[in-house]
Amino acid sequence: MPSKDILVPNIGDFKDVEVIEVLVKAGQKIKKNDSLITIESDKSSVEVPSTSDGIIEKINIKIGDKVSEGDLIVTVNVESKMDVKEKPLQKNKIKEVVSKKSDPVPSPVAQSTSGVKLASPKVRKFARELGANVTQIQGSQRSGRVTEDDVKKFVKSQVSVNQGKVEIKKYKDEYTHEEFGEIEIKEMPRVKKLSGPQLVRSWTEIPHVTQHDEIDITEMEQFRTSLFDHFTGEKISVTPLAFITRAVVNALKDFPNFNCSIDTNQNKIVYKKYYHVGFAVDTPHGLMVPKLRDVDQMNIKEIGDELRRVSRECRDLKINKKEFFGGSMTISSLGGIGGTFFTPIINPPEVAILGVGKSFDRLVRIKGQIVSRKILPISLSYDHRIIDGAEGARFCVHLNKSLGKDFAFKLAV
Ligand code: CAO
Repeated sequence: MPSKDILVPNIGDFKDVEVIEVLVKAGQKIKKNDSLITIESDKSSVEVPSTSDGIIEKINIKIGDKVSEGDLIVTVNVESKMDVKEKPLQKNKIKEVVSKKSDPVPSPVAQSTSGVKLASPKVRKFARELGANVTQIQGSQRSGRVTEDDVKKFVKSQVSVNQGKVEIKKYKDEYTHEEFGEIEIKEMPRVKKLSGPQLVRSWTEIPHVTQHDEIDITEMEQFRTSLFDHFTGEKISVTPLAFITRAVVNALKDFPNFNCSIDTNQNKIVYKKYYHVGFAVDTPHGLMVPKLRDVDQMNIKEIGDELRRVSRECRDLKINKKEFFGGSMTISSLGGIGGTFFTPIINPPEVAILGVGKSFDRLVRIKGQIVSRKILPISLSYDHRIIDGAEGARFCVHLNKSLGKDFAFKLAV
């Protein structure tokens, strides 16, 4: 196979600049435009790309070396088929860059011709962390310099939504996982494959706001743990989630914006007159979000029984697919596991979701006395296109009234 030397091209002001990274190894297969080295002056740093496909035969530069235009970076073995077609073209391109030597700052056109990208070390690190290759990003600044904003825009542009179908562009990682140790590769579970695009769609299309709040549920907990069946005398076992579900329905009645969906095709809002509450169920197969139908017509015990029945059906994979659709709003309760606040992701076409953390004891002073109270952390995420911040806060206050200190128990048992 013929060998080809790849040299440092004309990179404007850069002369005698330090090599801070060597991004390739001998024997590595590379493609044209793959970054070879990073050089850094006191003003900025630049990744120098390869002008050819091939296999690295020899690396002639090491970290700390000072380089200028024309210095040899690597020698590559060029595959013969590609060589015939591309060699004259690459020669022209290198010449073109060299001919601009007198131009102190290369124009954006010259930038894209040479493939060299200007970006600060901070921006390059930022791009790497997001899995983006800085050489592929169009810089918005003078000389095509890439900013952090350019990186963000580029990463956003890699996710496109076409008629509700989310397409995620694949990134080429700079290093493979096995380069760092032993790994194991498994199939993505079916439920995760199905829910992934829905989550990406929600996160990229819906402007989320999350409001965190705390509810004093001391009275509610005393009531919940004292419930018993009048006929049998047996203790009624219901989790806080049954009360929270009922409180959410009460709030939905007073805040219909939380019980709606956006019809983007007709630019209209669909208000639902039913109260079907979705709840996230953690199963060995992945997360599922079935609906409890007509919760407004159930008492607390019935809600508790339904929560148990439906989550069992999910875990046994006996749930009907239709039960995952047609919801008002979702509750994601991690209270049985632990943790306080988090950012729940809205389950479209719904416009809100309530996250529930684990309740905890807090000592507070009431009328001069130090007493222990049970506090429930909640996190309400809503679609800001439909729900304003004030309405979000009022919704939380409403939940507080249903479940908090004023708990009279208006929620029928
Ligand atoms: N604070 C304190 N304790 C709580 C609580 C809270 N907020 N919520 C539940 N608990 C307690 C329950 O009372 C129960 O205690 P006992 O065994 O003493 O009665 C225990 O925690 C376990 O409850 P549970 O989790 O089995 O039942 P649940 O009704 O609270 O929740 C379900 C049902 C299906 C929501 C739950 O099993 C589950 O799957 N949770 C995970 C949801 C999830 O993954 N959400 C994340 C989605 S985003 O990735």
